[in-house]
Amino acid sequence: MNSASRLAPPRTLIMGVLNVTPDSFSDGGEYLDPQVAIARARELVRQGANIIDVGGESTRPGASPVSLEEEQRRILPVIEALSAEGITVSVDTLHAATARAAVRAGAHYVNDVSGGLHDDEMFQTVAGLSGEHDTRMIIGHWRGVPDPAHSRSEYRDVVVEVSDALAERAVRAVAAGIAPHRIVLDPGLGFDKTAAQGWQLLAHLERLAVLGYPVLIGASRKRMLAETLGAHDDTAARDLATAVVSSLVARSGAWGVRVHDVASTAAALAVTAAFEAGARTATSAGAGFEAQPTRDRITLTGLEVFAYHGVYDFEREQGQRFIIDAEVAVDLSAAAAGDELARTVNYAELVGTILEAVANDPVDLIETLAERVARVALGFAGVRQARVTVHKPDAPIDATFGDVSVTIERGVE
Ligand code: PMM
Repeated sequence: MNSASRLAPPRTLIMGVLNVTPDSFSDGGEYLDPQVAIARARELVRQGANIIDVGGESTRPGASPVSLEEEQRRILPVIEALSAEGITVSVDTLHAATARAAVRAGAHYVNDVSGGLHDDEMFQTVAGLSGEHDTRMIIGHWRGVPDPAHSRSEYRDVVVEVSDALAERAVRAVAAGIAPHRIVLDPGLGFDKTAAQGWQLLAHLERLAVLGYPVLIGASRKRMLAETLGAHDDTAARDLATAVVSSLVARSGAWGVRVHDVASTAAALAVTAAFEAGARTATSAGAGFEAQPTRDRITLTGLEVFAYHGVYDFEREQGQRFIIDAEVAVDLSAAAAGDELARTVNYAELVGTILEAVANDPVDLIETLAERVARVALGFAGVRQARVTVHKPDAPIDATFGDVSVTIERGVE
């Protein structure tokens, strides 16, 4: 495959945090004056923020709730002013009424860390607004008002449970009328999750990617970083650690990162992009170097999945067989040299991830399924390209035929 035929993943967006609150966990009280808040947002945009996330009620563990009136009094003038300047605004709220007022004031994203669980009206409200205002919904994973004692941080497998819970929330959002292309998912780092659980989630973003939605990560300045930094913890160190996380998750295909210090994350993402461009550039330094496109492949054929995709109602109701072939390009020399599973793609894990990507969330087209499978395959460490065929041997075609399939090839930039 030549480089021109590779699909470039979209670059990771930076969402700059603007807490217009007296008590947010890292910047509480600094931006309560609307003029100061607006000036701060402009500064964040100059530093590279693509979206400004405006919040008027702290969601940190132990914070006091505020009235809707107070929340809106804090944020609406700021949102109005920023959107009038053409700045893309997100509103960080748990409340449908505030979401509605914020969207009418110009917010383009509704960022609900409770994923619609705190306010029953949230999804319907956003659905009602989304057509007219093109509103997008960020759905966070949460188990209730954050508990400082972490009493709800028990998970059998945090990666699987967070991913399943977000899938369920996305289904509810779509059922309420929010179009799938308007949904973004967020694993909710720090919300009833320990530091170790947060790192597990970050290291397994491909499990969220299989759901087929863009993924936003909010690790900025959180306790998981402080615990990792230990004695060296201060705001500057947390911002540096946040920037490293931004780079790592960008490499894993995150759609966006929500950060307080935009400048350091913008620098980290620029370096990440330059590094990736370097890796794509062919070198004549000799065979065996990573920059030489590898010819090594892992190939999986005939993976059968029973699922409910198709244009016709009866296909959605009765289901049918789909057969998947997937070939991933990954340099296998290190795994072979050390006889180490950790240095290759574990094909059992690849199978599990593909099964999950194909079994859930019905779609009309096998093209969409193939895209989904390619995306999750590219989420595995070291995979540079993926070639995916989706067969639909029992497709409702009024003729005798052997098979029908689509094949796509995708690569990381
Ligand atoms: N974290 C906080 C607030 N809002 N929104 C999203 N989408 N994801 C997060 O992880 C998130 C959020 C809490 O942090 P803050 O008090 O620093 O804003």
